[in-house]
Amino acid sequence: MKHLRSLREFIAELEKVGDIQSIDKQVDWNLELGAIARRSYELRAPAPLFTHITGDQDGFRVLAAPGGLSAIPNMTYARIALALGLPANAKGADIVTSLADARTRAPIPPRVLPTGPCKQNIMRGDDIDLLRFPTPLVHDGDGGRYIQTYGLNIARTPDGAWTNWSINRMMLVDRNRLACLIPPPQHLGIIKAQWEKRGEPMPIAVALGVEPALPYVGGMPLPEGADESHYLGAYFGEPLDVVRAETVDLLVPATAEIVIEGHVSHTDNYEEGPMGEYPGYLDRRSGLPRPVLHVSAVTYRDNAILPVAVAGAPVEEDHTGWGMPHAAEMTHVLRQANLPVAACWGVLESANHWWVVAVKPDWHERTGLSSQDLAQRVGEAVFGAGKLAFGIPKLLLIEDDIDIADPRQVIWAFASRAHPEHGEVHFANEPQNILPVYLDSHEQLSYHATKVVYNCLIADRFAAGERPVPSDFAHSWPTDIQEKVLANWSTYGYSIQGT
Ligand SMILES: Cc1cc2nc3c(=O)[nH]c(=O)nc-3n(C[C@H](O)[C@H](O)[C@H](O)COP(=O)(O)O)c2cc1C
Ligand SMILES: [Mn+2]
Repeated sequence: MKHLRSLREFIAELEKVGDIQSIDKQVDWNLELGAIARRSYELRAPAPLFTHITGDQDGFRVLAAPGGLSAIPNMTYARIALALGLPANAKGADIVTSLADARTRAPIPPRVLPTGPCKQNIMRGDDIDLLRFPTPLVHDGDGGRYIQTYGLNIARTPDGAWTNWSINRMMLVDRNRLACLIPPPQHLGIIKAQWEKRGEPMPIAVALGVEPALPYVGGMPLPEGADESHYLGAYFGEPLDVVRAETVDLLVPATAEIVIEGHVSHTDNYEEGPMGEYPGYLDRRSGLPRPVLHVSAVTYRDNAILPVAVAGAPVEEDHTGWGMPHAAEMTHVLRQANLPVAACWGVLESANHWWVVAVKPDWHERTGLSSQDLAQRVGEAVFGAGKLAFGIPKLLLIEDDIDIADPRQVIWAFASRAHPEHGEVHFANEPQNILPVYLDSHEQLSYHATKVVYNCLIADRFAAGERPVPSDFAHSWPTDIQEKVLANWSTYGYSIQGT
């Protein structure tokens, strides 16, 4: 596994596989940059690296779509795979399994260095000016310019027992203030409540442009009390390099492009949002007064690179950087519950609404359960898993005779196997984030909603040997014929290849 230790090392790897596009023409931070990035996601074009942005005096740059998908054949997940130290042609299931496997390895705490590249430039006091960074106004209708879309918010409980690293968006207010989305059920919200109880603002460091695996760790729903940086150590088998922040008692990644330090107030609010978000919409109801972060220092590398995730319709970083680690945690939770899980997957094209739990087709013989009972147990295990469940509204329980990472196969299996009358198991009043647009205002205010498992299992409905066989290439021809056809594919005259 290749541990890339900075955003710049990651960019160099993307260059090697041709999955980055340097854009040297001057681009306006006001909507143009966001529109280019958005179109690049939709075409699965290389990630845009903007080198000339309007108003910039300092040689700052923006890397957008750092975790988007790629149109390069066999390299759909190149950005995610390389970020996580895997080969550029890794499959979706390999990525999820790699993250899930690290959950049972011993955590490794970070290594504290005396200094690092993130300290090359330091702004303090009256010198602080966040407006110098080329922060884009991404979508028409966003409440403001979002500087934090792909960085880590680092905060510690007042007793020092737990440090949490997570991604929550933050919007510029002015030169030294940010407005923060901190949902109370998220770990940052839990830690903020502890500081509020003490009557002290919450110290925080926001690390932007970090080594490429960290955002995936920040998007992973590890249990309360777990330090995501220790999990990163377990994942690579070696520690994350950190340095001390200047004005808050926190450790920050040594190679971060930009680190914003300060305190989150419990009394000052500023209208934050709306912003085009991961369900694929800009929902005007989501613009509300939210807590203000007062900045006490900013440190940054020379020619700093701000990473930008343009949230919205799939597939963007919420679906990859949050979706894949959530699928990994789901796999871990079901393995721990001794349920017959083969793999889990968040259907990227569903914008984090459909989550697949795949089981081996022999699950019925092995467990003796009915599909309804297994659906019930899987729902209880996933929806009862606290933090993980917050972003998981709908599960599809499917036998893995299909490729669960292929949305066409998932649609087919769901449509053809779930019974219209008794194919759904509902779970009422479960913890739920507030962003799906189908939620009503009561569900949003209470952070609770009904969830569902779609039972797409068929093994218990057919006697052994009677199971309907998928009439597809993989199942309806003998192996020797399949191999012959694959070997001769080009000689038949075809130029199109499979993935
Ligand atoms: C690119 C990206 C952006 C995200 N933005 C937000 C956000 O603005 N608000 C939020 O609550 N969660 C957001 N998330 C999801 C959280 O990071 C995720 O739920 C994570 O588990 C939260 O950390 P925690 O488990 O330590 O609370 C984002 C994830 C990613 C990958
Ligand atoms: Mn956490």
